[in-house]
Amino acid sequence: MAKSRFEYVKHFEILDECLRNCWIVVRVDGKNFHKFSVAHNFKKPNDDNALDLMNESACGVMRLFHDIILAYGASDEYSFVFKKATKTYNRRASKLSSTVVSQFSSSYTFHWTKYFPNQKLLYPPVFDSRVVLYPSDMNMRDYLSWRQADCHINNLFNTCFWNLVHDGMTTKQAEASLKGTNSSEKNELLFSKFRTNYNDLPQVYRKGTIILRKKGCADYSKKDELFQPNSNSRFEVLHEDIIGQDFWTEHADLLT
Ligand code: DGT
Ligand code: MG
Ligand code: MG
Repeated sequence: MAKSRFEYVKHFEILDECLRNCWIVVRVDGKNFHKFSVAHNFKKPNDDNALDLMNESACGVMRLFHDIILAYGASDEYSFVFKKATKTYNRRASKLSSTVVSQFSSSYTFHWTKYFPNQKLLYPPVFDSRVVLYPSDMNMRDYLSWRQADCHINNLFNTCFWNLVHDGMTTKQAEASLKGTNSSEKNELLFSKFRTNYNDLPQVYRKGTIILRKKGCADYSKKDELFQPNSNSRFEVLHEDIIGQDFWTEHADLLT
């Protein structure tokens, strides 16, 4: 077929193929979810329905991309780990990143009423996304450890903060009284003032959520995707420690 004289513009496109032999991680994060969570009356510090909606949206992404071996999420963010050798979209970063975040955002909106039947969606939620490459297994594990450590630090702070506010402090006072405190002081505050043992709080708040493909379950066929778009039965949803060795020993197949 004859080419038009405009064809040359194709060559302006930047090739953004991810380096081979690297783990590809795509992380999505809610844009301005501080405002979104207030506008939509999320429970503080953790809203179970909001977390479940995030998890449902992440399963949607994992159904779309069979090469995602693990997803990890907390608060308004989710990270998706593609297997090292993936050939999805010829490893093009922009295609991977944009399709993951597009699927995630539209799922979040699509499933909204299932998790918030009494709360109207007031405006379209927006998520950003980025691609990060990790050349070694340890780098990839450390990335996930970093996200889980962040989940713990934020959750401990938020649990103290909202307990103080619900107890009568203004948000400014609560912030001032927590300034400079370390984790054992925060644990002590929760125990002495609110009779709460931090370690007894639900794991999902303290550890976040890990989604894996169930062992022995074949990948979804095209037919499954068409007729069971909402079935999450092939995924294992965990709220456990991902920092220590135990998780990686139990799921040794993830790194092979
Ligand atoms: P960004 O990401 O720079 O556009 O700004 P934000 O506001 O999304 O900030 P980020 O991502 O650092 O923090 C997540 C916010 O989402 C944080 O303000 C708390 C809110 N959020 C997430 N999950 C929940 C929840 O379950 N309950 C409540 N009350 N807030 C939540
Ligand atoms: Mg955010
Ligand atoms: Mg965030």
